[in-house]
Amino acid sequence: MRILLLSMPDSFEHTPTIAVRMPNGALASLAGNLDPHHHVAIADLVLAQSSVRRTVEQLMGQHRPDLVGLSVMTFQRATARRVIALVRSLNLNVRIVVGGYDPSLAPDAWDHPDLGVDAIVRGEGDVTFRELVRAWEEGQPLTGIAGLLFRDGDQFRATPRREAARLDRGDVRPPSRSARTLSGYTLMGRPIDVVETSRGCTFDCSFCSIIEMRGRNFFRFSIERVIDDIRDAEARGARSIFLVDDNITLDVERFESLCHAIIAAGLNHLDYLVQGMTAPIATRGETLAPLMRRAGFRYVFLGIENVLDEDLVFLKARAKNSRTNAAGRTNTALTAVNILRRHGMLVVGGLIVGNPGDRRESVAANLEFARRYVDWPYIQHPTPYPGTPMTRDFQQRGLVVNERPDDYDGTTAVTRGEHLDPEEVEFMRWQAERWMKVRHIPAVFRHDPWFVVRNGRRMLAHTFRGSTWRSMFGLEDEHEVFQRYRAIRTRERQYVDWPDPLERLPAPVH
Ligand code: B12
Ligand code: SF4
Repeated sequence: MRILLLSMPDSFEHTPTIAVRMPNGALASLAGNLDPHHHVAIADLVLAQSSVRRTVEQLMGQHRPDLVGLSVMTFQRATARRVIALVRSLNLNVRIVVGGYDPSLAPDAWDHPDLGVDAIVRGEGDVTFRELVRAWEEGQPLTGIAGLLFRDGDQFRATPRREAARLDRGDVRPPSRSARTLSGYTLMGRPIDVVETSRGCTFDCSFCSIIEMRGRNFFRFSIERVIDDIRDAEARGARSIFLVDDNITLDVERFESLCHAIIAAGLNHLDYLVQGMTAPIATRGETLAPLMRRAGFRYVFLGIENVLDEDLVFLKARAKNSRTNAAGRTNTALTAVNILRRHGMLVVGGLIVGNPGDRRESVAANLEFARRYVDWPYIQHPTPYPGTPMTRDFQQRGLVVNERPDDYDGTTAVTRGEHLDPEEVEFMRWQAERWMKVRHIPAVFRHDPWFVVRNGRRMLAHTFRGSTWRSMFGLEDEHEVFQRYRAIRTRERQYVDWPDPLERLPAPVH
């Protein structure tokens, strides 16, 4: 079968495509787990953000796929629907499969007959997709394939859920990066690739989609496989590697072994990025952090979530962000940040502001923390992604004020609190964050001077979009700039010059 796999072009405010264009790890994993006789092409449309329609048309002509698979997050839903309609206009008989977080957790947004989706893969797709393609090729029924919803006439039928893959038992084969057809992956000028070392998490933070997606579990690939995978990425040109594990810091001893293995394999000349919890880093950081630095870790995304205890309780993120000592229970964010920075690493600070009980002072306290202690702010608003406990809570309390999934990009405030309007919180975040981003430029310059020389001006223009000379000199109210910025952001989201087939129907979010 001829298969084309697409990830969506929509990008996130804190990872602008001038500086960050990462491959979607899911697609290479799917490609690597299909039977080898298929012709598979992968296209990450973030690499063609300004020419999505033309790129899809070219890919359809060049690869003549029998099946197109799309990987979709919730805020990319409308884009994906347009892409599907465009694909169908080019080939009426092509089979369409959708997977990833949004189709898995909000399948009812994908089953409308006018959309023309043939199958929805729920949860991990590596084995399910292989079995689906096999069954279609051999004309077999789909009813025996776990983890699937498929079209049967006018109806969609669901099969039982699939258990999480046992990575330790070799359920998932290595990814196939050779299937990628577009180029230009970058992290501030250095070619980047993604590598998985484990999947899953045993915590249950209320805002996170992971538990509904796959249950509470944690499975690890062998260290040898991870090293081979990093070598493969390096051989294909990567100079930075993002370890995309859901929560690598669940097993700190293994993380330390991985650092040793990277050093022993001579792969520590690459830059590594990883995301982790603050508590294990605060507790084990004195040995872990120097080791991470020797292994080449440069950026650590810390899921700080909030520096105030009552907000951590609301987010159910207290256990991973605090520890108990003689002084009682203390937030571990600052200790973790200090340890990482002392050992020469940069902290990307993940914070969530605008929780239901937040007042101006609590939002300001978190913004002040970010200003003082993080190198790159990754501040978001609580977003009711499908299926999360937080979403149910917000709905029950009537706090969701925006039901448009395209706005669920993390930096648009779509829920209200008891004391603050969403727009007010969004304004506070936006106003504070731009200057934090400017402060990061010298660190980037020291590491990648040519990137800054070539792109610095565009980066600044992106960060400050909406500003004018008048606003720069304080002659214009910041709220006016903010409104212009929001209008620009709304226009930017129109990535595909093709109508959404379901535009006039109410969009189910959950
Ligand atoms: C790495 C990561 C990123 C990277 C993305 C790198 C990249 N290009 O892939 C970065 C840091 C840039 C990022 C940013 C964002 N992310 Co993110 N990210 C993750 C993370 C940690 C791991 C995803 C991953 O690569 N997993 C490994 C692969 C192999 O697994 P997978 O993606 O799940 O794919 C499997 C299945 O889903 C399925 N599948 C996926 N696609 C398809 C397609 C087909 C056809 C089929 C059959 C199957 C299938 O099969 C795959 C293999 O088993 C997850 C989860 C988490 N714990 O936080 C969040 C997560 C996916 N991100 C999320 C979000 C919201 C975002 C942001 C909007 C904001 C944010 N919270 O950071 C931005 C927007 C990204 C953008 N496009 O610009 C949400 C999605 C929620 C939702 N319902 O949409 C998640 C779940 C986190 C959460 N908050 O709960 N993210
Ligand atoms: S610790 Fe991280 S991956 Fe685990 S549930 Fe919380 S946010 Fe999700």
